Amino acid sequence: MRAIARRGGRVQCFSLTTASSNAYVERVNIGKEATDLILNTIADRILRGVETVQDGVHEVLFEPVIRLGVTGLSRSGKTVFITSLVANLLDRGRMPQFGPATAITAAYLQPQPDDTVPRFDYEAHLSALTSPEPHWPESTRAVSELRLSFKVRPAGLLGGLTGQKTVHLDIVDYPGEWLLDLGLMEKSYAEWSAEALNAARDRAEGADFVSALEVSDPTAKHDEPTAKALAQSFTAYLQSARAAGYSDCTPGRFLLPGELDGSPVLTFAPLPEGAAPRGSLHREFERRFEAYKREVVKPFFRDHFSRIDRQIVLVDALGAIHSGPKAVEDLRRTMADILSAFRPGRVGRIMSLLGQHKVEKILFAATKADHIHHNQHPRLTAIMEAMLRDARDRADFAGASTQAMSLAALRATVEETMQHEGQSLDVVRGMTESGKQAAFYPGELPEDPSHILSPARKGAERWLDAQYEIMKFRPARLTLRPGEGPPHIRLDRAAEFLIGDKL
Ligand SMILES: Nc1nc2c(ncn2[C@@H]2O[C@H](COP(=O)(O)OP(=O)(O)OP(=O)(O)O)[C@@H](O)[C@H]2O)c(=O)[nH]1
Ligand SMILES: [Mg+2]
Repeated sequence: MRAIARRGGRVQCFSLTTASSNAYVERVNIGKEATDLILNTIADRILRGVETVQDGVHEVLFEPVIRLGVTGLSRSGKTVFITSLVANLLDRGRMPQFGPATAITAAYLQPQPDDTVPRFDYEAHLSALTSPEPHWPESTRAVSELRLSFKVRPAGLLGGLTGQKTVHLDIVDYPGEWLLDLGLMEKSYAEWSAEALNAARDRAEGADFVSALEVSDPTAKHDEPTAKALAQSFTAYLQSARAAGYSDCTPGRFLLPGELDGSPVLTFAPLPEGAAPRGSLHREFERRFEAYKREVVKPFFRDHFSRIDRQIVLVDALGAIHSGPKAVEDLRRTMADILSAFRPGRVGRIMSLLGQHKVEKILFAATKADHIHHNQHPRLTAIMEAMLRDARDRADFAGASTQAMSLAALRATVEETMQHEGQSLDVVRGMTESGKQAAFYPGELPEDPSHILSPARKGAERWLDAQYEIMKFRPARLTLRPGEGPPHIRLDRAAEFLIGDKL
């Protein structure tokens, strides 16, 4: 791909850098873990008391609640997506493809139902995007939630007679890094160690950690400074692997520790299989790995993931393509793993007997599509679809309906056609990070997705005949007319797929 900047009518080519790739993994625990989890859930529900039950009954009967999960790895665009979605659901002037838009008579923000979950800071994020000096919102680090409520005029003949109904949309933003951890629930320490060590040996970023392991003795008596040094070295490796575009970097809390930073539950690392005498480093790491699953992963799964009705997974596919074939293959693999959470199976059956929510719809969205001209969007979507193919068959089998889409939650560019060396070029134009207007020719994504996916599967180091680069744009300064939300690409179709049938 080539980048072209136009200053004062002159056209220049230059090279650009971009964000790294993203991908997602989630899995459901099967077996004893699942049974424990379900028993915990029953106990929790009983303890929540009669008041909650009454609230629940009231909501189910009179005011339906849709719980929409929004996830993606860090920098995939979750915060911008939720902010723009909410703004565009409050002011629906730019939502022509969102069916219920005309039936909604009022939309308003309300206090959320979960008192212990931080509120999604909608106002702060919106003001970042729409201020006179617009900028992207700050990175967010934990789960957060927002309730948007609608008054809807029911459709059909009885519409006028039955009056308006109220529907609540609870949007839950959670890091994809945490979702990656669900895969750990079904692994033993030995299995996880073997996989994590293979990956570390295979990646240049793992070299320091692998040499740190070579000089340590897992059978020696556990002492905390050694444990800490190994955990730090492993964390540093995960961070650099993540920065290099790898998606499969568990445990997720090692990347986003939050309030758990420095606690024993995050002070372990994978160790080679071998003797593990009582009191040894190996034994202690194994114990901490189990504690991590029990104290960190399971509560997240129980309190957030298992209550979601609809899910959107945001994917920076353009970022992955830019990072290269290895990042794309990593993305494809981890996306396939995500959907294993929705496989029919023991957990699914028991959960549904308990009245647990089943995720009915999952949207995989390639974000930041405003980086490329709209004539490239079908190709980007085709790449997403091809990546999802295996996984999707399984999920459809489980009854969840899935779709792939390319969107931009906040359109930061406009499209133009320019003449360059006698050729017509479809470009996107926007404000670069350095504050200069630039037009950018993103070249051509291949029509056939296999031109991206085959080299990725074969483990190619770089793309043979093309270079895919993208540019980082600042959000554009906005002048919004009354009734209009921020400009976007296909946010209305995403909303239609995710919640259109429920309003
Ligand atoms: N051009 C463009 N860039 C976007 C869009 N959405 C997100 N971005 C870019 O992606 C970056 C990350 O977006 P966020 O919404 O903060 O991503 P996030 O997933 O919430 O990131 P964390 O909070 O760090 O996990 C932004 O700072 C922008 O640079 C979009 O619709 N268009
Ligand atoms: Mg965020």
